[in-house]
Amino acid sequence: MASGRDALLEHYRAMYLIRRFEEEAARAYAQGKIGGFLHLYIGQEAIAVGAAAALREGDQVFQTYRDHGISLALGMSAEKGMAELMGKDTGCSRGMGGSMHFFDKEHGFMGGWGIVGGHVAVAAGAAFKSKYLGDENVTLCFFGEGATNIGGFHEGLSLAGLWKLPIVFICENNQYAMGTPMKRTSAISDLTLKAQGYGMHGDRFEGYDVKVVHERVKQAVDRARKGEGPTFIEIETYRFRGHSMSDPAKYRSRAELEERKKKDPLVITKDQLQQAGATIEDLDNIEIQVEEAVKAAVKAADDAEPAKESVMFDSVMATKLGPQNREEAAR
Ligand SMILES: Cc1ncc(C[n+]2csc(CCOP(=O)(O)OP(=O)(O)O)c2C)c(N)n1
Repeated sequence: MASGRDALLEHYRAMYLIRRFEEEAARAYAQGKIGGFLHLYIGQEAIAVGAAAALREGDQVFQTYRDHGISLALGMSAEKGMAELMGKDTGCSRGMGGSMHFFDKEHGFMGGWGIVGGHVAVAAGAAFKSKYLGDENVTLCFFGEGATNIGGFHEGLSLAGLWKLPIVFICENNQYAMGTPMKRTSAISDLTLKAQGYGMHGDRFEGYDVKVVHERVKQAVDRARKGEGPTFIEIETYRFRGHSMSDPAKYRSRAELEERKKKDPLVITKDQLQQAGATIEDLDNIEIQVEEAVKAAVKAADDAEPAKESVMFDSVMATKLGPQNREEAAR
């Protein structure tokens, strides 16, 4: 694996890819090419990229509906992601999931999940599998601060703590659950205290510097891999866009947003790279390559076949249903 400046350049590439992928997704949404919801991750990129870099093959990752960033950080192609957003057969979930339900088993991505906190216990189950089989894989489970008030979150953490499961819970505290600030939903502001009650190690830091995210998540992942149990990590972050494309974000001031943009993780990484001796040309090359990849992804998604009804009927777990025997099943 690359180290030092080369590793940071690769982190920058991954963060820039997420940013540009989502900007183009927003454009495609406005053009009516994407249906349903679209929750953007812009502003939070350092967390997905830093955390993904702490994993190895075989590890598994669960995320909420805000799932494009981590999918790309884990190595999914922009083409598969963009096609999924547009409901195409070439998408990572064959156009059946859309924005909220990316899935990419090849890269360990076990799904974007739509029910707030609903995936926490599922992720604990995946970690239980690793413990049971002794495969030394680690599960990462991401969610927002709003999810820490939900029953499923507490059930998942309770068993993970009790059974010392190899899992790292990452709370991306972006300050708002839809339009509700955390002080209106949580009696405490240090969310690691919630995990303490489940006998879990806690960590808490800002998520604007990708190197810091990488180091701290790696510590927790290594501990889990060694059988030393789960960790709950609260990472402070901020989303630059509304909760979803339909949210104009009127619950926060322009001044607040501008202040937070001073901690844009891409700008921070770019500064670090220049201080480490990277040239403007190095950075330009990365940006040009990413631009081309995203442009190609949009074109490929535009041209791809729409999702197929036959796949929908073949991919449910119940008795195999197809258009040909639907009538029979209905009887
Ligand atoms: C059980 C449940 N309740 C309500 C919703 C509607 N909902 C979708 S996202 C969201 C806010 C979640 O905020 P947070 O957990 O902080 O994550 P963020 O969106 O900020 O990443 C809500 C209430 C839902 N999807 N599931």
